[in-house]
Amino acid sequence: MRRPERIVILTGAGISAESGLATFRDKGGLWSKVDLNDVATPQGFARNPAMVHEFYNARRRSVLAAAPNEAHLALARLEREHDGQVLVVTQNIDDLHERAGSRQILHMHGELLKVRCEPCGKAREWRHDLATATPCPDCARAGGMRPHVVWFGEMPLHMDRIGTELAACDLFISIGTSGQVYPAGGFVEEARSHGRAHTVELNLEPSGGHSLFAERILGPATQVVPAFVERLLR
Ligand code: BV8
Repeated sequence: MRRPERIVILTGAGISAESGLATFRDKGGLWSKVDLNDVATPQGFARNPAMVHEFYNARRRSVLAAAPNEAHLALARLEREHDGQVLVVTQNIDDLHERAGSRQILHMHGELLKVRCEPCGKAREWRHDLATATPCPDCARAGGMRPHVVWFGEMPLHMDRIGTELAACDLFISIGTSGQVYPAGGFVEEARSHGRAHTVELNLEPSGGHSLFAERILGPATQVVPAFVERLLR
């Protein structure tokens, strides 16, 4: 592989698994414990906001108690040491990439440590539990605060910028994602369609789209990601 200039890295729940954060579709994953329609859709939130707040409050506490792992740290090293652009596009709503030192990050599914007031639209950092009764610090109205995350049926964030970067990249790396959720699951094809990107999947097991990748490296992220970064930087 010739030296890449522009690297786009898509990450999913698998990169945070070894930090102790649950994935969605693995055995014992989040979607085996609760129905995503109840907790990760606007309709579910409208039906039972208290249940949705509890689901995200529990995950927010886990994120605050977790630490970045060697895979997050390796991506931050790649951004520091690579002579070219490195952009992390993450489906994850945790802040482990930030805490590992990555700077160029797009959270396409939002961020768990931010909340948004529906009535006034203001989003802000938030590290506490959230409840229906929580008043908005800006407009003082209660009942309209929600986690600043993208639910199913809602438009992911930063899609224009992501499309531009996929078209321009010459290396697309997918780490720790099952490729089951769209539009993220289609990014490998989008990167390939521009004819220049080498595509690599680093995952514990083959994802739904594994046959679309030019290269596949199987193993736990804390092992395969640092080794791949070492290879890129050598
Ligand atoms: C959209 C945020 C369009 C909240 C998430 C009907 C109506 C509208 C849309 C649809 C529809 N039907 C289908 C769709 C599309 C839908 C979709 O894809 N559904 C799926 C279920 C089929 N997508 C959407 O709705 C998206 N929006 O399409 O909008 C639109 C157009 C116009 C106008 C309006 C809208 C929005 C999707 C975003 C939903 N929000 N999360 C939250 O986190 O609670 S999705 C959720 O799944 C997370 O973001 C998660 O990141 C994402 C993907 O999961 P993964 O990260 O891949 O995790 P998973 O557990 O699946 O896999 C883990 C992988 O890691 C495994 O492969 C495993 O092997 C590996 N692994 C495990 N351990 C390790 C490891 N790898 C390495 N090392 C390890 N140690």
